[in-house]
Amino acid sequence: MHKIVLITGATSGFGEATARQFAAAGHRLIITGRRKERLEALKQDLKTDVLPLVFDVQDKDAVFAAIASLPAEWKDIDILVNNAGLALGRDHFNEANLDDWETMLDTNVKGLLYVSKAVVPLMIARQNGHIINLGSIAGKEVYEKGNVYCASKYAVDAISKSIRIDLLQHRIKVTVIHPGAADTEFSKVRFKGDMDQAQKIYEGYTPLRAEDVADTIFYCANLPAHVCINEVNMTCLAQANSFYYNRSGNA
Ligand code: NDP
Ligand code: 8X3
Repeated sequence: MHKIVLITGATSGFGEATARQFAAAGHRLIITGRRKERLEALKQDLKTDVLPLVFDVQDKDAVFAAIASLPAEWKDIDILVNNAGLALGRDHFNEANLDDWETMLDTNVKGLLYVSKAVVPLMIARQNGHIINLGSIAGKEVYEKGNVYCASKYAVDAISKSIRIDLLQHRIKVTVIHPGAADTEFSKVRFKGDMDQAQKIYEGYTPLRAEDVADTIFYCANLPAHVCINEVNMTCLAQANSFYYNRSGNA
């Protein structure tokens, strides 16, 4: 049966790959992000019913207005993929930029909360739904210079566990996916366009691709109604955890 899937941060990386994966299976998609032109281009590319919604997840009023504005035929959201997020900077605590911290917390934590709070009533009304959150290996183990990005992803982990409990009686599944290093626009954003620094992150090994994460999201979303994968920790072959990488070139 075809479902309605709302994906935040569909203009790039995991979100875009997830949109392509669900579209290929014929599902109906609400794709969101701030870059309107990318959403329009993606809509043109996808051979399914697509509704682009442009909003910044940090803007509480814009989030609630966007969900409230959904036409009746788009309100029955079956799956919410809370993917929009970012890291900004990689600095020791004492040197890090306060504005970067605010943006990470406002996007990765508060943005995810706003979108979930706006969508959950629609799921409760139907006693059906699946929320899939993008955490990170950074939300399982802190690493040097990861401070507030790690904290934001620890929060995603805690929020996922907590929502799963609170929505238990409403038959809503909650899954959190914790990927390790993946080659998307993530590092370009983190290092503010410094491509030398961004590319160094992936030197000497094959990182996860956006499609690997999209495949995992798709798998979790397509299990029998009584099955919920609560949490997935996934890395490329060359990464053991937040600290240990095999950069020898053989993985
Ligand atoms: P990308 O930079 O490729 O994509 C990030 C997406 O988030 C974009 O579509 C962007 O859209 C959207 N986004 C960012 N800020 C906002 C905002 N304020 N409002 C709305 N949308 C926003 O990164 P990834 O695909 O790699 O990252 C996706 C998620 O996965 C993030 O939560 C990230 O923390 C997490 N993650 C990434 C890993 C990696 O190594 N790549 C590993 C583990 C987790 P736009 O700019 O158009 O608004
Ligand atoms: C992104 C992965 O290791 O850069 O969440 O924090 S890492």
